[in-house]
Amino acid sequence: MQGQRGETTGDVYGTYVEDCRVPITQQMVCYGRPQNLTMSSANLPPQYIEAEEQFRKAGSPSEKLEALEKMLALIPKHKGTEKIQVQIKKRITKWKDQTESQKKVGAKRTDPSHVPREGAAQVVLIGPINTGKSAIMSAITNSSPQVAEYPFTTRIPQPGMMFHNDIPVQLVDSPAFDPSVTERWISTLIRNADMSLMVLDISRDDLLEQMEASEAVLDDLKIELVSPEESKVFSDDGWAKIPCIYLGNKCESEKINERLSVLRELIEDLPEINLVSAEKGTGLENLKMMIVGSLGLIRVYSKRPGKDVDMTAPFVLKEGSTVSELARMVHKDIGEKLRFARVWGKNVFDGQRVSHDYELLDGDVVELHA
Ligand SMILES: Nc1nc2c(ncn2[C@@H]2O[C@H](COP(=O)(O)OP(=O)(O)OP(=O)(O)O)[C@@H](O)[C@H]2O)c(=O)[nH]1
Ligand SMILES: [Mg+2]
Repeated sequence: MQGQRGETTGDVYGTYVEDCRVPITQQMVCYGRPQNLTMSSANLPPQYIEAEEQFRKAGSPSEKLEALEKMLALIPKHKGTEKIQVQIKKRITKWKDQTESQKKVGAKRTDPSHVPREGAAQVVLIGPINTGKSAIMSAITNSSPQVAEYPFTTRIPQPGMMFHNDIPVQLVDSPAFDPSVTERWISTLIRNADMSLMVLDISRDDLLEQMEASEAVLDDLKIELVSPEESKVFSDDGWAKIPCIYLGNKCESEKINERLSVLRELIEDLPEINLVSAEKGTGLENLKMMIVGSLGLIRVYSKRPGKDVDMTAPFVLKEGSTVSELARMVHKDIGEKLRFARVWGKNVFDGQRVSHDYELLDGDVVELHA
């Protein structure tokens, strides 16, 4: 099986370790004595040597396969090369298998921009490298993404669930913005979510660069971040306006006020930057409240006539939703057959009879009569 460390394959250069792509002469301490030195490279045409080099540099199984097939075609066919020809054929079979299995895996792999929605809303964490996106994710959701000092720790989106007042919101951690590596699917990821959290590192002196570099990436993706109170808008020209909360992470660091005031001086319409520290936990409860508040989510409790209400399992709706919308959410049949409802809440007297278009408020208890 390819990929086992130390597996060796012979060729006319000698034996080398395929998965390390380094000639065995440099690996001898680890992997033992070269074998199969059956023919000197001087006897081989330069095109063959080139093909061999191509094999060494190849990154994927299909590139390796292509190089091996070239080698087989170019190797002089005589008794002295018979053993090598057999070896190349065996290697071709092996890399063909690799290519096939990679194709199967590839076929199964889903689009990284598509994170199946769970909970009442989806919010994506974005921003430059190492700002603490994953650390925030880890601090406020049930997921534990890798947090590390080195750049681009996060490679693919990772979802996790955050709860605030029994409201479940799905957060999605994403790879860092970088003009040279940000892939276009990030655009779809951001557009599909209800809101973004832009994470900046305010312990660093390059705050302006973090802002400008992120803006450049977003411009390229035709995304404009707007205040969290605004709605998501897609324009005909391909641009999208996405509501966003800006976070200044690592706020326990020194000189943050100086850095922020310089930034304010340089950027006229600087969005509000909310201070948090994933490490110390500062501002995180407030952040959860802001997320749920900005998403405009309310909790409504449904009860059956004559029964007690279960206050632990709210239905979560958008602000402005009506009794009819709740009824449809509870059950299709109730939605269709709803006659009226009784509501207990802030805006009504207990058990007040309301019609279909009554606008619900956070905390309302609703008895649906179908
Ligand atoms: N001092 C301090 N360090 C933090 C804080 N949050 C994260 N870090 C550190 O910052 C580094 C990067 O954290 P990550 O969460 O991996 O950052 P990221 O933005 O997800 O990084 P990439 O995925 O590589 O873009 C790690 O060494 C963290 O320990 C914080 O609030 N304060
Ligand atoms: Mg990360």
